[in-house]
Amino acid sequence: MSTFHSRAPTTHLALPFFDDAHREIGNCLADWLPKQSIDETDDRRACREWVSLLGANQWLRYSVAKADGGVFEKLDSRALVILRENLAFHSPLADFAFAMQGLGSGAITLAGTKEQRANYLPHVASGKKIAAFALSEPDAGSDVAAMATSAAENEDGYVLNGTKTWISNGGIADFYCVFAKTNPDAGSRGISAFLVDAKTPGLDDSQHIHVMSPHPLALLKFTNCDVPKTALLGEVSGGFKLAMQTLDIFRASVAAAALGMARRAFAEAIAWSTTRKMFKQTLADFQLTQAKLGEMATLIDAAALLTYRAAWMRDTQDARTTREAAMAKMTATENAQRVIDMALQMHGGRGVEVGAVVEHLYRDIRSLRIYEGATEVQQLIVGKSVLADALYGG
Ligand code: COS
Repeated sequence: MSTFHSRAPTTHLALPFFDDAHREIGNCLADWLPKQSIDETDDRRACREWVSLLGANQWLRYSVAKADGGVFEKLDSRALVILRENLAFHSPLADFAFAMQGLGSGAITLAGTKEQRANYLPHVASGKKIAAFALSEPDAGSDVAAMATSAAENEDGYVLNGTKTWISNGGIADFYCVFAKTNPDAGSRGISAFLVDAKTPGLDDSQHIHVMSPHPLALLKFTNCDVPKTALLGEVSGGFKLAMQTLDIFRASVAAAALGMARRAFAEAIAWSTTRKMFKQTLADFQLTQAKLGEMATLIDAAALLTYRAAWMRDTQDARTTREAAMAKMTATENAQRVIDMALQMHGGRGVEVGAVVEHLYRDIRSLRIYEGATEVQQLIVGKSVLADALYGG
């Protein structure tokens, strides 16, 4: 996408969800980003370049905790939200590059041994190692417990067999956080997590998957792939919960990415409607346009408030925030799709021209309603949670 040389909006940083540290991150980033530009014609090369650039400029330090080379004592959801919102406003691929470092290494931050943390996290924070999260399978997307990839224990470690698909950063990652069944009969309670270096014999990550908004994505094949006992991440059979806890952190940040894209589409709509001449006035002079802009602004604010609440709760309350993260992810991604669609409609024929910012955003936003838990999964999570409160007390 063409880089945007205007500053992303920052007035929302005055909201009480944020501390001064967050305001500083938001303002610095909003100043820094418009000066950056990477040729994104080749998504794999561009993604590597964004990781290096974000690492060299200290931004990736927010994807790990302080003890591992980060900035905050623990992963700070509000920092992640501010970063992703700004990055997505500027370039959805830059946001992708940032986000995958955190998602791919989040389970190490949550459950890694001292050695695992030392071997991976400082390199994730500097951009020297690219991370990836390998959970989905051809027959196990929303239904994680249905995964078929196996990890059979032997004297030396584990042998992995199976296929993972739609793996972001697949093919450019230095290591994968892989979820596999150590007990095939135990459903979600039989899944364990493993750290697998990309060059491990028996792992083939060469099959790219091409999608409507290009970003590095691949299929992973494990064929008698031996990993040592030290590759086990967290407890045996603790993989499902570890995956869900990692998603709890990053789902609110997906909401923020959607928010950034919606804010960008809105900025494009304002710029276009106030300059486009039609019937001897500007597009913005029409009440129809004003009503649309009003609707877009409200959809954006509704998404923002749910997103910031989820991040603030995770940072400040000592409780699970699965429901709030699900509400934020569902609302922000669905609202962003509507806002972007309205912005594109306002642009008329220009909006569908390849290369138009709104055309790009229209494709970029679509997968966010699917990955890291589709809208339907978020509805299910929220529904189960409110029923549990109603039946057993909140
Ligand atoms: N944190 C901690 N524990 C969690 C948890 C969370 N966020 N979510 C679930 N658990 C625990 C449950 O408490 C339960 O524990 P017990 O076995 O001790 O009772 C266990 O995990 C199983 O939970 P549940 O019964 O809710 O699991 P389901 O198989 O019904 O699946 C959904 C739940 C559908 C919500 C889950 O599979 C999911 O989120 N799917 C989408 C996955 C996804 O995002 N894929 C994209 C991959 S990344 S691009």
